Amino acid sequence: MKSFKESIISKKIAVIGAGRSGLAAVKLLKKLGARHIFLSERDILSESTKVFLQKNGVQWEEGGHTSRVFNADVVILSPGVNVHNPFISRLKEVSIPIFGELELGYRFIDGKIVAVTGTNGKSTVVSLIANMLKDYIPAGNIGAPLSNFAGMKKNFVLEVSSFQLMSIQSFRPDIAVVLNIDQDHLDWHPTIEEYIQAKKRIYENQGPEDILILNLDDPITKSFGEDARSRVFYFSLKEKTNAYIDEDVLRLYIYGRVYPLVKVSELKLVGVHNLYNALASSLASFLAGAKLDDIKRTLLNFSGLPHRIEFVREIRGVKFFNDSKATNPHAVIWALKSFDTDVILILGGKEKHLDYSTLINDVRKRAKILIIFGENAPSLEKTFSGLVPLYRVNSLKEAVDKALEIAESGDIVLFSPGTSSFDMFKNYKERGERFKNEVRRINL
Ligand code: UMA
Repeated sequence: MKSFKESIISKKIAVIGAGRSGLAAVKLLKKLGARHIFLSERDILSESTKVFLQKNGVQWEEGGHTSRVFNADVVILSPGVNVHNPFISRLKEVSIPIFGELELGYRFIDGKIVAVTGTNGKSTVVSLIANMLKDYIPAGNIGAPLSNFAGMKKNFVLEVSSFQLMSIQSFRPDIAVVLNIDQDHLDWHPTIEEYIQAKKRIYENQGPEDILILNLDDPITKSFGEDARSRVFYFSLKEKTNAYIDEDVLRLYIYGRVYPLVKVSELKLVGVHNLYNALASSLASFLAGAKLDDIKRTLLNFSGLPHRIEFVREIRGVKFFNDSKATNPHAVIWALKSFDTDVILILGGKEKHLDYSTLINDVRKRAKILIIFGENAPSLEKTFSGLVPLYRVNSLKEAVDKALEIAESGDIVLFSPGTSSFDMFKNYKERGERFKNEVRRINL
């Protein structure tokens, strides 16, 4: 029998949508050796996309989806493409097989998958799990299409949207997590029932060897446990179940044993919703094999607030964090202490005449390389030269480029400037956004 790869590359393939997912699908198909790829985009394509398509011998249309798509043997959808679109319905009527970019990427992944869905909290939980499970890459709806990682022998923690779940076929996570279900995306799904059904698809291909994690306090997700073939585990703030809180301590209860984690008061995350997120991620990570110490450390250190040790993206095994809120050396120490792996530290900004020698111990212990920029770069250079390799650059963009150039898989790139932003930016928020944009713009 032909493998999926053999059968797909010999086909005429149409990809719908030229966003992140569509372009990732095209790249993967090219890598696999597919020769007949056609990209169809509703809007006008950017010049850079056209250059990319031309270079790769990919045919395209823009400004709408036409009958040219009907020449395809198989159609791959971007998540944002509504399956209720009459155009997609016509494709179904003529029995052209259709599936989504997530399904395509999934077919070429060789590793464990923890998949997280729900109406709220997905990104936070994916980020928490990626911190607890050191060797899992965060991907999917969080911003990195799974197709980008095809062929790599890696484990993934995926954020999965209802859009993506609408167009899966064989997608089967080892561990599926459903956080909560509330009204959402009713501009896309005609009814809340369809939205719920889409969410349910996260476990439709699971068997008894797989795990499904559900919120026991949410009547909808609770009901998912009734028809699941998977082993079901629950988290709750109201009942003592597999993950719960008792006497102010987050606890896991697995196969007859209780594992106390941390006190609620010790969590950096705030709000009841984050207690659910903390319980769900601890349970999923523990069941996926995380060490209790890594779970606890993450719970103690993880702060979901923007610009505070905020996970931005992982690129080739290098995790980028935005800590623009660190406007003094003490905050940098705190940020450095959050990581137990090699850190490439980006430092610098307004000259506030602060004493950075208080940072020396932690830089020596935890920072592998320093990248400095901004008004106070000369004084930083004086303090740190000779301590660790140090690069001086002229802008945040150059700092990100340099970090990417020198980082190795497993490293952390931490933008924790340790001073105010006003030499180059309006405030720390603008600075953090700029950093995140620089990281996100990097094309793999
Ligand atoms: N397009 C068409 N025809 C259509 C609809 C769209 O050609 O009928 C084109 C658009 O003009 C655009 C492209 O398709 O050029 C956009 O595709 P897309 O909307 O699928 O977006 P991507 O850039 O591929 O990003 C998608 C997710 N977007 C959506 O689901 C809307 C991203 O989630 C995700 O990070 C990315 O894949 C990588 O997996 C974003 C999102 O908003 C964050 N998700 C929703 C949410 O979280 O609420 C679900």
